[in-house]
Amino acid sequence: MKLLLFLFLITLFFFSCTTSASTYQHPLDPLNPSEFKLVRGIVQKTYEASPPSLTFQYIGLDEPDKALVLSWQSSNAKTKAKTLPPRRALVIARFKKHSLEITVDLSKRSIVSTKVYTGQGFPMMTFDEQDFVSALPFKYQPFIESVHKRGLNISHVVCTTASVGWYGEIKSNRTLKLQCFYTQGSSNLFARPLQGITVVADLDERKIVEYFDRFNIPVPKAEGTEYVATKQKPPFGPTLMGAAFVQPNGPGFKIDGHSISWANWEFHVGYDIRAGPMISLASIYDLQQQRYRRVLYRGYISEFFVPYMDPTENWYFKTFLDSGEFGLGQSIVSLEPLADCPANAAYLDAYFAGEDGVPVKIGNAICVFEKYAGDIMWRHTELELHDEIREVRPQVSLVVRSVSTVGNYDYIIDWEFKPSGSIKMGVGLTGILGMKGTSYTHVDQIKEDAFGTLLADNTIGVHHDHYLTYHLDLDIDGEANSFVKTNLETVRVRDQSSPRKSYWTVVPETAKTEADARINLGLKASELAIVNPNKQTKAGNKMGYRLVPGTVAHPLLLTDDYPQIRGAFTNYNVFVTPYNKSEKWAGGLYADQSRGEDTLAVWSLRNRCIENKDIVLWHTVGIHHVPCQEDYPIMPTLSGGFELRPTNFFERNPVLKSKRPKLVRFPKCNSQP
Ligand SMILES: *[C@@H]1O[C@H](CO)[C@@H](O)[C@H](O)[C@H]1NC(C)=O
Ligand SMILES: *[C@@H]1O[C@H](CO)[C@@H](O)[C@H](O)[C@H]1NC(C)=O
Ligand SMILES: *[C@@H]1O[C@H](CO)[C@@H](O)[C@H](O)[C@H]1NC(C)=O
Ligand SMILES: [Cu+2]
Repeated sequence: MKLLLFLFLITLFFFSCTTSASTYQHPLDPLNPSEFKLVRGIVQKTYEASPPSLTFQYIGLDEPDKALVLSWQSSNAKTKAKTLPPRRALVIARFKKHSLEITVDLSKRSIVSTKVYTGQGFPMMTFDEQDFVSALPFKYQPFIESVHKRGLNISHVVCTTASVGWYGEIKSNRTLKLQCFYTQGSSNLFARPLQGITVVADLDERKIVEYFDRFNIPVPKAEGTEYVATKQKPPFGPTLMGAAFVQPNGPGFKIDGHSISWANWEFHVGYDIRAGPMISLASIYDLQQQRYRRVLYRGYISEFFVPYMDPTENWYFKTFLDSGEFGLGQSIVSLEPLADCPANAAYLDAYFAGEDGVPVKIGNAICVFEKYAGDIMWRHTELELHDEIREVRPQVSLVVRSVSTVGNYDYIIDWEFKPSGSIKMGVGLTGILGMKGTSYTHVDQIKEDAFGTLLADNTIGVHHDHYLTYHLDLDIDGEANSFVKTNLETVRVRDQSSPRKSYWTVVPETAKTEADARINLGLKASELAIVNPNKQTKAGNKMGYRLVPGTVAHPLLLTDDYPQIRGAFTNYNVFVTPYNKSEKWAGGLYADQSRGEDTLAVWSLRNRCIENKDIVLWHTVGIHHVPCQEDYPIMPTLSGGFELRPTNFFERNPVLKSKRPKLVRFPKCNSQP
């Protein structure tokens, strides 16, 4: 009976992986569940290994060469013929304490290449291995004693994982550190650390290799830490009225697989276990030229550096690379309809492979919605004419949203497309601060550096930064682009021609090599644009897109400090590199315990030519975070981001002739027009 069932399952598996493996429509579609199963089968057959000896740390699309994708796209547009480029997957596996890079051809059903990685650093950590080692302390006697010593009930203790970073070690095993918290009386575990305890676990050995319990600081009390609605006590408030954006004629966007079209935009939304959402082939329809024009070949968050500023034993190592170590895509959480996204949102699911290669589904991973927030796209009231003119166009945009919850923090990631041609990248930080236990209960007691803000009794919110580095492969009307810095410079009026003594003017400078394009923003007035030097408007301006920065920060760590060597890709707010398919991850492909040898900062030192070439813009959104009491016990969203805005890309305002959307008048609204 058991054997029969087994055979049945084998048949089912075999069947499922031989039928629907090619159910993708677009060369950049993320791998689907049947493709994951196929990859797993092929790799496991070769390594004849039962799961614990080979673990899948990463499975993702090995994206086809850009030239192939572009020729697919142009042939597709003209002839509707769909000859998709070969479909390949990249597997990064741990096998006998080595990292393997295995490329699998899905149509040939075979391994194309296998490389043993011998450099420094390790692949992304899987959820499975983190879950496994998080449970280890509960069978580990010294830990059990530490919990008892603190008078706590071990049934209410949970442990979470922290990457260990790199601090100059010559040799290192693949380890992580566990941090434990108390959950009795409050859902807010991160507000109640068991300070002083550090458990070091070896991820390949799956065992505890070091243990410290250095001091005994009280666990912050539960009172005032709760954020779950049903557990709150009155008074409640403030009270907010219900609200909705009503679309009586339905949504204005179309989703076909992973391709989205809306208003004058069309683009593709992919997904990767490491990057999260990936926006590709974004093009905008030009009313004058009567065609779609290319803007963004591929955009995604390449790395996310979060260093904490507490150098003491229990905290110094907290210098996270949230993408390369924990996976922003793996950390995506299901969105809650009507709360995370509005009523008019549509949802996409996402799939990644667990460490056994079996696909895991994230339902409602990405939402897509039209946003009308009562803002104005453009307007003018003309008072000078006999009959007053008033022209107003409300601002409606299209948002692609996901939320990645990496431990305590929640990151809201928005890609917002505007009919005016702008793409706005939004980052919202919310969730729970990284907090440490302390003996202090009042600021007056603090005589030495506390490395953070005292938020409540025995609770310090530790200083830290958030740096999100975006990979933006802009292709402005074609691949050959240049990076132009337009400096705004003061000119002194030297003759008597004007009563003025000064004015400013622009001095454009085209970056020749990578060194010319390493920029710290805010130091001088300039506009930064990616232009197509081969395309001009009728008036002769170079067609381009400009970076409108929002939230930028300059790292304050010393450049020779270990975390900053690994995070050197944040040393500048802007980098431009020539396109290179293998330069994808700003913090390195093997970011965990990396030594900064494979970062954007290192690639850029080659100082390659970037003029009139296929180039990639890298921009880092940065926030120095000094926690404050309002961030406790849970943090109201802090928003940042930036915009890519057309600049001489169109002949004139591209939404000049856009008609006003029919906005619904609410029954009780009696304002006079
Ligand atoms: C610890 O907590 C568990 C679960 O709530 C409970 O069953 C147990 O009685 C507690 N132990 C002690 C010693 O209080
Ligand atoms: C790495 O692990 C091996 C085997 O568990 C151990 O013998 C060795 O000391 C470890 N090395 C370091 C640097 O911790
Ligand atoms: C592409 O990038 C990789 C990694 O930085 C590098 O080894 C390779 O030489 C680059 N290729 C070219 C053509 O620059
Ligand atoms: Cu923060």
